[in-house]
Amino acid sequence: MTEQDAMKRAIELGLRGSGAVSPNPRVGCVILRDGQVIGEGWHEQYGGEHAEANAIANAGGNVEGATVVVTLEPCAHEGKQPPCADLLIRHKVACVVVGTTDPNPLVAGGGIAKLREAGIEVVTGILEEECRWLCRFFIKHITSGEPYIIAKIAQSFDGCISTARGESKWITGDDARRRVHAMRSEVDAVMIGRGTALSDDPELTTRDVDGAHPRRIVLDSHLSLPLSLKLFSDSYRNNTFVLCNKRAAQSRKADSLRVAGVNIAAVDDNSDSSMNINAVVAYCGKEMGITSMMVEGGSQLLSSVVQHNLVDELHIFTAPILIGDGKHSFSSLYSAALKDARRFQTRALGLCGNDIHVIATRV
Ligand code: AOF
Ligand code: ZN
Repeated sequence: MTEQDAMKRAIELGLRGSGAVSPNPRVGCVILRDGQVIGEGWHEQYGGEHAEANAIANAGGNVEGATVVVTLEPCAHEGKQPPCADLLIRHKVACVVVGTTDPNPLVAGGGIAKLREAGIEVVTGILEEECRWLCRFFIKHITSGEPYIIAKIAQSFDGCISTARGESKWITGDDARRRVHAMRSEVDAVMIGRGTALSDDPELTTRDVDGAHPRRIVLDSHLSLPLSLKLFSDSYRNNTFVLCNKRAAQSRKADSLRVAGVNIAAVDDNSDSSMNINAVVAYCGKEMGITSMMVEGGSQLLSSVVQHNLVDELHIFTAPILIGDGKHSFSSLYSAALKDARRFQTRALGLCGNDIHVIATRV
């Protein structure tokens, strides 16, 4: 197996940590001797062994003279786990192939430097872009303090998310919904606006797949949503976070929600007492430690995150159905001229049952 093929495999392994390692990165590792795989591992659980340690254990502990292919630069600091660079030096490996450097200020090139000082050959830049993609949530959060934001839209061929009367269940099919549930299991949180909470009464769980439930965040500046919503009354309600303005957070309604087990947090609002989306995102990243978040609607919230240039990744599921004069996916977004319209880079295109799934990223 070539080093590049081993890195591809390491990326596949790293993906298995999805939904379990945050706020740490997803990391995969393959150990080669004479081009043969002798060990594989990945970071499986936050606080648990790093990918390198798991791969060494999987190889039976004897990796002297071997080549270690790892998606992220081995760490050089003492965290919940001892430094992987030291581990590799102790095991006298011959070469370490690194996908991408670790932007964690505690590491940031220090792991590679340590290995080289110990006389170990270090090769960098193999499938770097793919390795950065694997740990994109971690990179965004550790470098900016803000979560990586995915905007998800389920729409008709003609760009509507509901009929004019607000009917939206269901535009896309079962496969797309399962895909969305799988995406939910990979992010730390999902977020919706007040209007969507009221009209859809969603559960925002991963019930159709086998995966972790993300934290559920609802923006409701005045706390006017009814306590009867599933988000406030189902068995996961202690996983629901309502972000509101400071006054609402001290109201009797806030107390009732807290008594019901729902979490309430006050966030600075705009002068018209509407939610300040920049403050919301900063709160999620810095106070809640959220590294990745999927914004699921409605059109006002989606328009707002795009307007403020907060979207890192866009997932659009388009169903072959024509609604006509309905509610537009980004109805509150306005471009005075085409040059002001937000452009994205298409990254992937796939079929999800009868629907089209497009993934685009920030340009
Ligand atoms: C690696 N391999 O598999 C991972 C790394 O608290 P700790 O000890 O778990 O350290 C977490 C930090 O280590 C994390 O912020 C990132 O910089 C690095 N993650 N490094 O060599 C791994 N998961
Ligand atoms: Zn490590």
